[in-house]
Amino acid sequence: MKRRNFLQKAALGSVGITALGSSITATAATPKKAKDKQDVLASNSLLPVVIATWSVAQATKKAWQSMEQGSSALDAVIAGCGVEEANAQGQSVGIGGLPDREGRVTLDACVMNEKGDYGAVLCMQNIKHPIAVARKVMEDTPHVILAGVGAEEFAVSQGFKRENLLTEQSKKDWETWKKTSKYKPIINIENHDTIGMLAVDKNGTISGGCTTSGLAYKMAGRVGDSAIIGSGLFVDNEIGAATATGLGEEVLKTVGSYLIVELIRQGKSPQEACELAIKRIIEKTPNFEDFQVGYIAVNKKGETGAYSIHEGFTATTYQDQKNTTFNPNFYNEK
Ligand code: SD4
Repeated sequence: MKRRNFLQKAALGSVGITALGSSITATAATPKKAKDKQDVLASNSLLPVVIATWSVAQATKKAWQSMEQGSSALDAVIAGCGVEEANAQGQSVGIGGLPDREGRVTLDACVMNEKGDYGAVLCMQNIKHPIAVARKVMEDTPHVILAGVGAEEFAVSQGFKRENLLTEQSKKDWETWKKTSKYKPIINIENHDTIGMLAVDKNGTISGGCTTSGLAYKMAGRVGDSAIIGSGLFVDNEIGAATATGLGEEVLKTVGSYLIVELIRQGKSPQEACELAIKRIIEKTPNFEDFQVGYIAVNKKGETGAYSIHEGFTATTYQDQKNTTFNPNFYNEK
């Protein structure tokens, strides 16, 4: 399935909840009490781990290798996401990202570290690596979010280079879209995908990042979930982390990533928590057949989870020295 068609409505049949538990995921409950944590880490063979949305084996490998070389989980996430941001062929993040309906590539990204610090840029143009700028916002400003021209100017002041992010291919696709779209942002037909990445180092320290060009052909100024704390990403180093891809409006309304981390806090496995967060969207949204959302999560032990509304979502883990791209279970069985 082409990644940019992720949100495209599938031909859907009867609705039913698929079996709980993904084929790749351990489902032991997360200990809730802090005093259990040392035991958990002592017996842990799942760390370090990287999990990312989509088939991004180069990105997860880069992140995992950077932790192997002694980098922090935050450094790893920024290095990993940076691989996709620099990939001009990928039409989902960074350079090559599909533009808004005016033809402008606008990027959203955020990071969260183990201290609960957060930084984000929204709707930023002309800078290829928004995730690295988000980190700078977190570390070098008194703020947590910079948007638009201010974000771009800040990036330039920090040494980031301005460049044209609209590739020939993305420009061509946008021009084709304009001919048929009646210039309306059609929510679930023409979209593409976001890289959310979570890393846990060998000591159980967790960080995460999320980077996107947002929905293709969105209205100018539209911001989705990806760079918004609690929606596109949430990290609590005591508990775990989660990140999202899909129709940001629905993730925002249910504060999906925060919900998942809180469910893990209550004793759910990352897999169960992702499934419950998808179920929350389904319960609240009668037209859930018309859009897609996918979540991934990890806990302190390195157990992972992934789930989506419809078929077509993929995720990649780097764990135990190997990259695995897989199709998570999903809610809406055809
Ligand atoms: C957004 N969540 O801007 C992003 C888009 C996405 O797969 O993830 N698409 O709403």
